[in-house]
Amino acid sequence: MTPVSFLFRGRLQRMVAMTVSVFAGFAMGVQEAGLRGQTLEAIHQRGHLLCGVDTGLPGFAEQGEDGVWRGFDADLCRAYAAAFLGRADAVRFVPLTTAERFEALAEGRIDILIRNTSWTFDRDVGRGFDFPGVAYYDGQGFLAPADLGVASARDLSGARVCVQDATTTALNLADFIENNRLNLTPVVVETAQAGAERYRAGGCDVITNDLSSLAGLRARLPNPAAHVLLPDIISKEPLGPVIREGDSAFGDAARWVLHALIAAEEFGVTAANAREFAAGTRNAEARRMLGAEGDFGERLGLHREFALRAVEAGGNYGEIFARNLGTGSPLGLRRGLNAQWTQGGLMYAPPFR
Ligand SMILES: N[C@@H](CCC(=O)N[C@@H](CS)C(=O)NCC(=O)O)C(=O)O
Repeated sequence: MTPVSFLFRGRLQRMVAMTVSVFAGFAMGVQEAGLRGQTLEAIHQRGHLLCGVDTGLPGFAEQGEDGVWRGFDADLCRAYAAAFLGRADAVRFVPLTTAERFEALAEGRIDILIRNTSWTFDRDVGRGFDFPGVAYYDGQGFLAPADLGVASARDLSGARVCVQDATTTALNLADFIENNRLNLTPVVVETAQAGAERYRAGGCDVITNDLSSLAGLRARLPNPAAHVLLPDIISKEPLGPVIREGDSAFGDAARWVLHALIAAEEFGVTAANAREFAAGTRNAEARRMLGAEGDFGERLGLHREFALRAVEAGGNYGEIFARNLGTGSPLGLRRGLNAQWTQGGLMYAPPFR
C-alpha cells in the first residue's frame, strides 16, 4: 500500500465513522426527546382522537340538536379517527374559539386542530406547530347588504367592519386598510356567530372573514339573497390541520391521510366502493395506497388499510366537500381552487410510491 492510498483510506474511514456517529447521535437525540410517534401512541392508549374544531360554523363544524357534529372539518376528524384507530366514531370533538385554539393544541388538550386555520409563516415557524397540508384553499372577503350598492370593498368608505379576534382576518384587514388608505373602522367580535348577530342588529355595516365561512353565515341570515359577497379577495387563506411540532412520525401520518383522501377522489375510490376497488383495481398506486399491496400503512405506524378506512369513514375528498360545502349544500360553494389538479384546481396529492 502506498502512503498516499493509506492516507486516503484513513480519511475515508474517519469520514465514515464520523457520519455513522452523527446519525447515531441524531437518532438517539430524537429517541431521548421521546417524540417519535408519541402522539399516535397517546391516541392508541386513550382509544379516541381529540380533534379541535370550531364552536359552530355552518358547513365546517356544527353540533346538531341530536348531539352529532357535522361539517367538512368534523368529517376530516372522523377520517383521521378511522385511519388512526379503525373507527370513524373514535373521536371526541373539542370546540374551540379562534383565541383558544393554539393554546389547546400546545397544552395537549387536543391531538390535532381542524378548525378553519390558515397556514402562515408566523404560526409554522418558531411557535411549536406544524401544518401537514392544505384541506381548503380559501381567501378573505366581505359580506355586505345588497342594498348598500357597493361594487368593491375599496368603495366602503366610512364603513364599520365586523372582524373576528385573534385571526389572520384581523391582521389582513389592517393591511388592507393601510395599503389602500381606507377609512374603515374594525369592530372586533369574538366568534363568527357574534359577528353575524352584530351585523344583523346593525352594529356593523359589513363582515369580513374567510369566504367559505361568509357563505355559511349568509346561508343562515333570514333573507340570504339580500346580502352579497363582494368580489374582492384580499388574502390567501390555506386552511388545514395543525399539529404540535416535533413529532415527525405523527406529521407523516397526518399528511398522508389527508393526501389519501385527495388521491382517492383522483383515482375514483369512494366510501361505497373502497373495499371492492382495493381488491379489483389495476391501478398500482391505488393498490399501494389502499393496502392491497406493500406496507405503506405499517410504515406510518398505522394499519395496512389506513387509507381504505379513512375513505370508508365519510368518503373521499370530493365526497366530503360535496356533502358539506358543495353546490348541492346550503353553502353552495363551487370547487374553484379546491378542484383536483386534473380539473384545473390545486388539489394535488404527491404520489403513493
Ligand atoms: N382562517 C383564519 C380565520 C379563522 C376564523 O376566523 N374562523 C372563523 C370562521 S372562518 C371562525 O372560526 N368562526 C367561528 C368561531 O370563532 O366560533 C385564521 O386561521 O385565523
